Amino acid sequence: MTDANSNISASKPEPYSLSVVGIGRTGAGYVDGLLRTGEIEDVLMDPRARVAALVIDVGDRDLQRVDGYAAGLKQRLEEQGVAPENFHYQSISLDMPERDELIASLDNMADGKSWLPKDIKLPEAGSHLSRAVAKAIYYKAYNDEPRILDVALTNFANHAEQSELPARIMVCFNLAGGTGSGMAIDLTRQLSSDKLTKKIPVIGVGQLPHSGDGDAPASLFASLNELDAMTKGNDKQDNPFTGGFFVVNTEHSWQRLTSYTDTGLQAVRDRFRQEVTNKFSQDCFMRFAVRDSGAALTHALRAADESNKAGKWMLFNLAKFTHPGVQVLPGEPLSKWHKVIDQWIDHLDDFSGLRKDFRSNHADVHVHVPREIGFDRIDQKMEQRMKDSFLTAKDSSIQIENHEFFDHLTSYADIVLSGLVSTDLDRYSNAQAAYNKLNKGEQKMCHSMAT
Ligand SMILES: Nc1nc2c(ncn2[C@@H]2O[C@H](COP(=O)(O)OP(=O)(O)OP(=O)(O)O)[C@@H](O)[C@H]2O)c(=O)[nH]1
Ligand SMILES: [Mg+2]
Repeated sequence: MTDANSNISASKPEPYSLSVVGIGRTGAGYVDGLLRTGEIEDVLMDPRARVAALVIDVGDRDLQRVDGYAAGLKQRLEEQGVAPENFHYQSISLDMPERDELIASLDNMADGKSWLPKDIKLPEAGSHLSRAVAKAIYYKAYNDEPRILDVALTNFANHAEQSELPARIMVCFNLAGGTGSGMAIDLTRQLSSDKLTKKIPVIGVGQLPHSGDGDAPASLFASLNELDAMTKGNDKQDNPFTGGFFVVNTEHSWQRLTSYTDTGLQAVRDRFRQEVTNKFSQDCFMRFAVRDSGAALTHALRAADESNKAGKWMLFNLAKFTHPGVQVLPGEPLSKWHKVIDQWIDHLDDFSGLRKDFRSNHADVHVHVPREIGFDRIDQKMEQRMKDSFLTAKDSSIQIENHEFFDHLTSYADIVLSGLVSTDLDRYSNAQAAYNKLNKGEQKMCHSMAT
């Protein structure tokens, strides 16, 4: 197996200044995840670093956690003598506009051709939006005085570009929601084409819904298709995700948490599990993104570039094998821990989010287990499972790295596979079926691009 990083691994690479935009509840969760990594604090200790974080939602309910954490981080940075202006944080909670004002703003922008029906009923801020409404709210806040999103994106890009360390930008959102996926496409296009003047890669991060979210919604079909069409473009005007696109699969983590736990009230239990699954996935993704000064991410991006045609996506599959207090308990024999971990490695097939016929020619795997469990046996089984179920029989490669996990009851793997398109996702056809059941007007509301 060759290591694309071998030429730089002799000397420690310079860290990346990673900046991030999060849209909607899920997007905000990724920004929170990045700010929680100790690494981003270490990066900011270097006076050449600049980190920008921007969160956007309609209503402020889902921004409170990340706002609180950003305030705490700012205080810690100050205590450590980091110049406060090196970390730029902005949180934008948009109001739900009046319908007629929203339509007038769109008419103004699109020569009298607002894409929303004149009699549309707008939901309250904080509830689910259709993608078409989210896009409209985005443009109103971008175009109308005081041009709040225009200014915010300019400030974000300027700050990221001041970094004297190599820089990266991520735009994070949920593929199935309305606000995040409805705004992300236009925002990323404006960021890449109009705001950034330097060549900083912009990486898309789209989280898939899992089975606890219910049936795949019609809007997922629309957002996957739009992103698919967009990421096939060659220049940054067509494809603003200049650094690549990750799809994050949370199904394995959801299944691991929900199997073998059934006490308490179903609704309360499910809400709690949703939060735990989402937060764990987002935190793991961001730990991966900053690991080894960004080298783990660099490796995955290079592998995807080398082994695939342009425009294909990467899957970030978070596969959880043990969860604190579920199925196996502290003090139980090591053999039982191994049996449970083996069982959940075997489930990779069932919960990968991919169709069974998908094959990639490269996998990066980061195995995280407590020291007591040991790596050899897990690595062997992982390699076999990856070869059997996800890699091409010929000319494929796999890199497995081991990391000791600090929590003695948790083990998991981050798996990155490259070469993916929307139709390789197992939820695609269900989302399509949901879309096909809608009438033309309802279908239009699922879109954020002209169809
Ligand atoms: N499309 C859709 N998704 C829903 C609905 N209710 C719950 N969801 C789920 O909610 C999640 C959406 O992710 P969020 O990050 O909360 O979405 P968002 O970007 O904040 O956008 P909104 O849906 O407008 O709040 C997905 O897992 C969806 O499956 C709904 O009525 N429609
Ligand atoms: Mg939301």
